[in-house]
Amino acid sequence: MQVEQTFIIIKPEAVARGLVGEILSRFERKGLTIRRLAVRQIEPELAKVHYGHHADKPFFGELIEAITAGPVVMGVLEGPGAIAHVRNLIGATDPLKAAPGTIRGDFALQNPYNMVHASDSPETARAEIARFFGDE
Ligand code: FUP
Repeated sequence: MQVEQTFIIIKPEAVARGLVGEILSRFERKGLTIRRLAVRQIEPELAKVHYGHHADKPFFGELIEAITAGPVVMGVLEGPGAIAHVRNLIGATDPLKAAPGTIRGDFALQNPYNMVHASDSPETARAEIARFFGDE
């Protein structure tokens, strides 16, 4: 399997609830390597670019508010098939549909507060790593 890098955000609600260690631990226990890690406050302008594909949705304002509500922990994880493995570990976008045992299934009740973001394809992983860590 191809060694990949994927981009994750542990969202403000997860940081506020003290779940950073729990969430990172799930990725580490799976066997993924943490390549980059940062605590950041995402500015609204950058959040609007990151979630640009949802700009016309009724929940867009609430989504931008939620992701900028406080500090996040963002990172790059690496391993064979990392993009699909991380998506499996976080679970379905809607916490109500996310299976128990996944991060969203275990810790989230409703959108937009679904605890984590993770890239969904090699193209978005590349773009998101460049967007958030590109100039370091
Ligand atoms: P995901 O890749 O699983 O984060 O899913 P999307 O890119 O489709 O959604 C991005 C974020 O929008 C989700 F994390 C939560 C929010 N969202 C809502 O608030 N309501 C919806 O109906 C769909 C998504």
